[in-house]
Amino acid sequence: MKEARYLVPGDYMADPAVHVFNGRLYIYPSHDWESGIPENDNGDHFNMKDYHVFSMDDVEQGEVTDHGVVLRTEDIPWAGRQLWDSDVAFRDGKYYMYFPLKDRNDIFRIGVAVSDKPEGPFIPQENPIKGSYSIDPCLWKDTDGEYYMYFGGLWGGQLQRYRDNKALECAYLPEGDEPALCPRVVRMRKDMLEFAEEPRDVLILDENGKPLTAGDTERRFFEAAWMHKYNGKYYFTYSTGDTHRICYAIGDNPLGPFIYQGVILTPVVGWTTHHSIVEFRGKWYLFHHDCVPSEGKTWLRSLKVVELEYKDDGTIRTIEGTL
Ligand code: FUB
Repeated sequence: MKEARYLVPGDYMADPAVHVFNGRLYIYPSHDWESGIPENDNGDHFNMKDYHVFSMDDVEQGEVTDHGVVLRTEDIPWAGRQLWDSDVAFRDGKYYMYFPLKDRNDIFRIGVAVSDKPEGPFIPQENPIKGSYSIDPCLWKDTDGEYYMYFGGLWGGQLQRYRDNKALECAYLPEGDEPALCPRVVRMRKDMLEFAEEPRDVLILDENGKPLTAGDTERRFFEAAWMHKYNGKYYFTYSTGDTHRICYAIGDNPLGPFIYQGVILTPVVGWTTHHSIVEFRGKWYLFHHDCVPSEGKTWLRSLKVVELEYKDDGTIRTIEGTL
């Protein structure tokens, strides 16, 4: 598959989390719409209010099935606004959808909704996960059966409002040579409804073993965490936000540290870039989004997929965002 493929030409979908369940690919995207809210650095224009689920059994040409609306803000008891990037995990016969949403005080929390089927519908819990904050949950089942959640996002994602898992009186975004803010990782409780422990920082180190600095905006983490494993190594992938790259860092275990390696996807048309990486029928794919079909409107993004290639040494061939 040399050319990228748009997956849902009839609607605006973004932030794809993709998993193989029961031999089929399931896509869990954010659902963009024209809400009329002016664009700003806080991301208020991303005012999404529901999720759809899509599935397919052939990435390159197969039909994409829309399973319809599976969760809406109006069904979530603690909802304020803005359903951002979600993810889904399967454990012991149930599917758990994790979603960031602002509560009524305009603070992002992460909620859970449960279903018996990968295509939903998902029934939300009464309250957000205790101790959760910020955005972009990504669930990873490790080879030993433990589940981890990675999360976090800067600016509108509110990560700069927290230190040691506590809310700061004043948000603090490090600058220059200060260490960059870290994404977080936390082990999930067996019932998948709460954290099993306090979230920890995910360290991303440079080639000399030093944490990436806040001023290193072309490499440091901004949002959109994703995890996959290739040839026994853990690949932590993420967006650099205001420099618009998808990058990767490799580690020996799910908690890190991870050593920065390079760029997977160069900037796409649009401000945000967000992805997932999945193996299906012997090939690896990068799912992501851009704003080409909406002619650059950053709040109206479209889902894409393109094949991802590893070199023999385990590094990833960079993909041009404009492909
Ligand atoms: O879709 C809203 C936000 O934009 C996501 O949560 C971020 O990762 C960025 O893609």
